[in-house]
Amino acid sequence: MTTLTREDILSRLIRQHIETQSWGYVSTGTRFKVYTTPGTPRDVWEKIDDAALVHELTGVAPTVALHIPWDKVDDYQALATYARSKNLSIGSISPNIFQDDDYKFGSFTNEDPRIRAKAIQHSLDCIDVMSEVGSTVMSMWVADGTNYPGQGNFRRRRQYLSESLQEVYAGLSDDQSMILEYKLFEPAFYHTDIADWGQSLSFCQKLGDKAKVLVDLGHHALGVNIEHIVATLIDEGRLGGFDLNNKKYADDDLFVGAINPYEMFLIAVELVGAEDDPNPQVSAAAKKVLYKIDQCAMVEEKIPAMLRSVTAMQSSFAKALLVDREALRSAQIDGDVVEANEVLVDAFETDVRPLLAEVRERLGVPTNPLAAFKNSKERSARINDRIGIAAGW
Ligand code: RM4
Ligand code: MN
Repeated sequence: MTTLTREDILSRLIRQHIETQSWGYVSTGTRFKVYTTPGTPRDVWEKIDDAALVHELTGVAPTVALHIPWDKVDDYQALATYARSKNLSIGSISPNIFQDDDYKFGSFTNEDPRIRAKAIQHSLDCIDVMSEVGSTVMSMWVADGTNYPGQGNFRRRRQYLSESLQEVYAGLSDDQSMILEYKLFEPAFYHTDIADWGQSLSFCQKLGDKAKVLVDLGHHALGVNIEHIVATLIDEGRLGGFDLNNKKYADDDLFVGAINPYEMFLIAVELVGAEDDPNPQVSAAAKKVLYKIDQCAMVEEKIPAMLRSVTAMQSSFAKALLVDREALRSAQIDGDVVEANEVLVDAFETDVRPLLAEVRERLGVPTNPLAAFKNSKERSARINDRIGIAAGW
């Protein structure tokens, strides 16, 4: 029923690469309360331990994303060496340009040139960190925005933002790139300076080829067709990566597939289609897309939540690889609407657990990573040993 052989599908799933994020292992919460969970890491070294464990249990999560200064250390090479000793590499780096009091009225868009310069300098410092740890991707989220009409001048802020991004971009080496996130709202509620994919894309196009759009699945209005955005960005050669999570209402940061696994599947259908595109440029670009998790475990245990996201990504891609592309294309050409949809639903409804069990056997990891973790000494050791203040955002 598929145009790919079982062996092709298995090897594609074995090569899958999902990046987990350091802040997904720590205590996070809402505006009202941050609860801690037994076993939560107390520092960045323990976050690395947890990311390494997720890779050990799944075989497909070999990198971890960091946020600076949340993950600030004195010696970044030592951090990278520590990660490597655990079979893990440092992935994308995000500069925090939203935490300091200085950023109350914006970072790159601030009216005060000193504050804009500070945000630019911090981002350039993060490029140095990238070079030290061997990271090639800067994941940039600009939290700037306003709460009230009249609070800021849209076009002036856009100009500041454009100039600031240009300065940061200029600091990237040839093998480094920037992925630029957008977010509909929060922390600002009236407008955000990069609110949607079109705004991000226009900045990227001005910056140059090394700038691409980052799609965070939680950063759209309800009902927005994300797979269509993904297809459009692929077509423009500007899809850089994903922040993976799931939402019911807004930027809920729930684990992948928790609310709407069909949406993730439809996104994966676009990505697999692009990987197999006859145009080598399209397929090469699709293979470079970064799949980064960006979730926050508020009351749930962090490692199990991360395992759920990783395995949900495997499941979505397994199903997308099963889509009978030839049947889909003929149904589309014939105008057979029901059949075209049926081809997708048929793949989506396939039980891919046996296929994923085989992938895991070949990777030499547990067939059920979640169960393996729950019953492991790793879990009890974390609960017993990590006494003291848990790391937070
Ligand atoms: C933001 C955005 C960024 C993430 C921070 C922690 O809402 O999604 O990607 O790094 O949260
Ligand atoms: Mn994000």
